[in-house]
Amino acid sequence: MSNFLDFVSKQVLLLDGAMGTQIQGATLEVEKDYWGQENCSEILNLSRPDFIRDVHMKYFAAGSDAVETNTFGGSILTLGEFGLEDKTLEINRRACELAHEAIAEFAHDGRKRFVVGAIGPGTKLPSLGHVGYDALEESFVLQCEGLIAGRADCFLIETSQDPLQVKAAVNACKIAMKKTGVTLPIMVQVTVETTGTLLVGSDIAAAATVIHALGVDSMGLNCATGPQEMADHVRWISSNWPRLISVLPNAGLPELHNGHVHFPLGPDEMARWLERFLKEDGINIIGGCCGTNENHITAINAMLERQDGAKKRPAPVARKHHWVPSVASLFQQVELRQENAILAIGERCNANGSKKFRLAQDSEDWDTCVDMAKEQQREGSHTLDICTAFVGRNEIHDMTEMVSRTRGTITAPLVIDSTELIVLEAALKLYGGKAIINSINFEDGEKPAHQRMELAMKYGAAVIALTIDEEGMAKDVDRKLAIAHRLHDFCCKGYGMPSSDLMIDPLTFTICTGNEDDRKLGVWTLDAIERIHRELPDIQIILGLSNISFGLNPAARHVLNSVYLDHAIKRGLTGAIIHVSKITPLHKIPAHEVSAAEDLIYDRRESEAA
Ligand code: THG
Repeated sequence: MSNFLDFVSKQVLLLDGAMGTQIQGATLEVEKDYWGQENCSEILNLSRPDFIRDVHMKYFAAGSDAVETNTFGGSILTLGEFGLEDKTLEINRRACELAHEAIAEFAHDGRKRFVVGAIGPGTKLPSLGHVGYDALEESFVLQCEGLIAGRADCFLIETSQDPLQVKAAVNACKIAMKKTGVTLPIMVQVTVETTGTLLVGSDIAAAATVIHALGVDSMGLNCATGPQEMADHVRWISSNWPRLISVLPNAGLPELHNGHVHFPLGPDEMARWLERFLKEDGINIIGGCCGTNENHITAINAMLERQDGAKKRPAPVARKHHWVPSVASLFQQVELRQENAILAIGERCNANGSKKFRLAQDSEDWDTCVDMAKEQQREGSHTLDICTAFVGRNEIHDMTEMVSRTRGTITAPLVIDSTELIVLEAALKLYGGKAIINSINFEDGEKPAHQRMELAMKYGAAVIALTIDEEGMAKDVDRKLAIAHRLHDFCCKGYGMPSSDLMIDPLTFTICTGNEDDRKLGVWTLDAIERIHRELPDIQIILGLSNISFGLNPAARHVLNSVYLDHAIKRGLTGAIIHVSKITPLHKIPAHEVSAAEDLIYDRRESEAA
């Protein structure tokens, strides 16, 4: 384990106060200190190393265990706004060195101190289309390499306003670590505005769902508000998030005093709030954001030293938390296991599943396509399957249209349905939520499945996995079960994906062909659901329901689909790709119709004749 994680797992860590507050309080000259670029604080790492080092020393003197490097705007894109993109590596490396030099000044007391590599969001929001995913990720990679070169002890992706930006930054950290062979902890902090969401509209649960799927070490909050406004969100993280937690509030909500921004919370009030979070919410890392200075840190340090006796950091307070396996749109979290219901995946935004969608897509009538998504959401679909595979059209182009047009309006998480790797990746690069990839299988061996799992882990997605292998689609129960186990080993043991994010689809075939060989396919799938559910209780089990009734008239399909779904749910099905408004509860279907459907499903011919 890294020194940093080792420290934080045993004791509360005190971070520093704001860098900006210190810079604003100083008299710095635009030409001499900022090289003519006022607003670019990162220049000070090169132009005024003495000043930045002094700020770090002030915070260490006040009791900080760690300081954040002066690299908030240190990505290629953000430095590029000042024509400084060529200095990205140098600025980030130098910033870390300055923090280490400050630590060296305190070496005599033998205390452990850390350098936290700060990564701000930049000025562009990918979910709003200000910047593309690839450019953003690349822009952070060099910053991360600089932070590694300067021997940062961890990455802190902070003041995050858009979960898609977090994905780019986290992946940049991972790329830089791979390039350099250095492994560091990754921490993420989001910024919840007074509206109760991130700037792009994500609530705390949506943000946490996305961040959790990226496999980072810590999640927290900083900026935008004071501790009071953060309290509900801190409570949510405390009772849900399974890993480390950080909280760095502003010194209250900013007020304007004669044209000057003023932060109202004094050191003692701030320390009291953080003490409450420590005791009630069991958080691990505290500090301050805008408006906090060394006096706040002094007060917080004194508060910490009161807890467990002089000069000792208290251990984090134990907390009860329960992580609920979920997916998310940009806006909200949707639980993969619905209470007393299945996860309804709307089937209609599919070129092959709806004539209306196909026609609208073919005439690029995207408004109609998006309206179909909205309608399914209104009808109760929890998530929406999106498939734009249509002969003669460009699938990437059409998927890009659909994801770009739904990501900011549809609150149901998306299920990206494509056999093409490049289409899946194009969609995931656009999506700030936690999507579901539909699907993987072993039809062509393991390589395509590996490629799709790599996407799922990189972009943080759940996965639908079909029971198909090199020998083809599994029809009988034993093969479905064997492939389900192989998929589970492959995804969960092989990639560390949580079992709850794996959604096995044991395949639905039409039982209405009249072929003797097809009559048992429905009941075999039901039996397979039961056995998979018994042997792999934590995974999800889903079906593309409507396939069961291909070939029947619409009224009969409606009944057969509803009856089959009911039976599948009783066997352990947790989700289904369906047309929600065409599913009827069994008690509302005439009994003789239900029993005719059951005869078909269970291949009972005697009663058919009767
Ligand atoms: N498993 C997984 N994904 C899947 C499937 C599956 N994706 C596609 C498909 N199968 C599930 N989706 C649909 C969507 C529509 C229909 C069937 C399956 C359907 N549509 C009507 C028809 O074609 O007659 C409606 C036509 C219309 O409205 O024009 O039946 O199994 N993982």
